[in-house]
Amino acid sequence: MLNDLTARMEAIAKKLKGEGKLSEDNIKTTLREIRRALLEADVNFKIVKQFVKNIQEKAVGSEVMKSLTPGQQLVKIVHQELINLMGDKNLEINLPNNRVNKIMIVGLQGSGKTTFTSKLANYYRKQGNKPILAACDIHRPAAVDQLKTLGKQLNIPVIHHASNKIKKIAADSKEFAEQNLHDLVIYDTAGRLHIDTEMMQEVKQLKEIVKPDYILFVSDAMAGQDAVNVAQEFNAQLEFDGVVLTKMDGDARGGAALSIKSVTGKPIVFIGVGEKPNDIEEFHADRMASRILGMGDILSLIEKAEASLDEEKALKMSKRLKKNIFTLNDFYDQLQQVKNMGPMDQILKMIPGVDQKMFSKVDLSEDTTVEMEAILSSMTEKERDNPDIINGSRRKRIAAGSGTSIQAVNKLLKQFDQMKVMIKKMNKGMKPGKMFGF
Ligand SMILES: Nc1nc2c(ncn2[C@@H]2O[C@H](COP(=O)(O)OP(=O)(O)O)[C@@H](O)[C@H]2O)c(=O)[nH]1
Ligand SMILES: [Mg+2]
Repeated sequence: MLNDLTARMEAIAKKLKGEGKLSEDNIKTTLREIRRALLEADVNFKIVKQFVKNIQEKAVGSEVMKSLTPGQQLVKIVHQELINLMGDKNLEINLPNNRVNKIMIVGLQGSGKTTFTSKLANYYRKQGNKPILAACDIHRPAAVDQLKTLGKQLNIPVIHHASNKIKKIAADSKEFAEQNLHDLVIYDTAGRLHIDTEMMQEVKQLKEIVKPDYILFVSDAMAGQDAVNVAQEFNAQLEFDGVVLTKMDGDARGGAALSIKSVTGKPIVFIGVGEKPNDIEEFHADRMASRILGMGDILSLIEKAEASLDEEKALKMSKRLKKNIFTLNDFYDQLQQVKNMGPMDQILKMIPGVDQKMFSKVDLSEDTTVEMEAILSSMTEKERDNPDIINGSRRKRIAAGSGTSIQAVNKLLKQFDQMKVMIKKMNKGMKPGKMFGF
């Protein structure tokens, strides 16, 4: 998904994250690289200009946070700007079960409307709705057949009519939904290869007849900036509520994804990631921004860490560590603090100053973390303070108490020993991680 853009932005971010200091010069270079990456992704140049300007202003004005390196902080600013660009708020689609909700799907021919119509029905059925599909693309018989086939595959009724009058199909759909207690009608509509007045008139007429709760505009992500002009025109005529970007699984450059929200003011709600009924994803600007910068959800982990860690405790910990004091109690404390933030191995990756290589030998996946916590909580305070006293019979008791095995207890003690060695090494060589004090 957006592979080229992602590769370039990822490279920029990676370089930055390593920077302990930022000079005016390397900020300038970074901004130039970002600018080029976006232009090559076919993002509208005005949007790019504003984007770079925003970053520059924020980078200059912001205070450097203690827990992030300046490079990481700049990445964070870029990340936030990407979020603002793609949509800082989402469209909330509410489809209560006690009424017939109506969603109209519009867009150019070939953009993926019919495919998306069936994907959306499938999606909402999983959420507890009972959808039907209305075949309002009346100009091409093949279009009706396509929807009928998709409906049959999913076992979702498709309403169509031989007269091919949209008024009739709309009325039939309403009646069918009411009589059979369906709470959602999704209208597939006709598109053309280009905007044309006749098509617009027809969709506008359908809007007036149906009075949809939501209109979603479907756009082919591969179409780049062109798509943005089409979106603008559809929005001017129909005032749609949200955007669907299809074919995001292809090699779309990203122009549409990054420009459409700021040009139309309407958020991207869903993306299509394939031709199958399940190839639909909710769009989240923050996740997409993280994806583009190649950092998974690490940024949100940073935020969580900042919100949940007790700075004073961390400072105390750091002082203890500097003196090479690290007991199982300390370990337990750390585990407690980070346990709600996600897998430890991921958290460790984002801590400034932590040498990843040192931790590569320690298994810190989520499962192990849960097990570790169970074992640690089955020890007495005294045992955690002085692990040397944990002899065979104590190991047996701890294993039984934590519902694990003696091997698991042994493993934890061994890992703890390894950690102590690492800490000693770190104290000799580099500074320990600021936040967790490891
Ligand atoms: N790879 C991929 N293909 C898609 C996606 N959505 C639609 N398509 C394909 O795009 C083509 C046009 O889709 P269709 O739904 O008929 O577009 P419509 O003319 O707007 O109704 C079809 O071959 C679909 O299988 C998607 O998200 N990913
Ligand atoms: Mg179609």
